[in-house]
Amino acid sequence: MEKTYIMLKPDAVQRKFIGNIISRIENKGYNIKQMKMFTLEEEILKEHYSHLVEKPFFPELVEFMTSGPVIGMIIEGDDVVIGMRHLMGPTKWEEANPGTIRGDFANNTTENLIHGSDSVENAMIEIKRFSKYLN
Ligand code: IDP
Ligand code: MG
Repeated sequence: MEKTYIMLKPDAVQRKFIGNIISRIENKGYNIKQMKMFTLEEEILKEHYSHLVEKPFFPELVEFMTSGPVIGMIIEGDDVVIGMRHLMGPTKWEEANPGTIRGDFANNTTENLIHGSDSVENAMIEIKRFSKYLN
């Protein structure tokens, strides 16, 4: 069955939304295969967000993503990659509809609570990338 890599970002932990977000994932019927709390370092973020390293907001993104623990998860289900992206809502917080995680809770585009792989191919890469933290 399809798998995706999900990460609850430091704001989700700090603002006490992890139970709410995990409930949404469970209510959708997806299976949580692995889950662990850990703290990220700049090195892995440069890899994970390599498409954003040149952006002016990258230093702010690293500061945010290393500001506290995250919760990494492997989630399994039918078409779970696209399904989780729908549960999350779009990247830009002003475009995220109510009923989505970002639409309900995000305060800006950087602090948007949750990461989810954007393709099946990237899901496999990300699960591998974060396996040392998840095990
Ligand atoms: P995604 O998380 O929806 O896949 P990406 O474009 O991969 O979006 O960006 C990764 C993360 O970088 C976003 O979730 C958000 O935290 C941050 N980010 C992306 N674009 C912006 C922006 O324009 N301003 C500030 N932060 C951004
Ligand atoms: Mg992305």
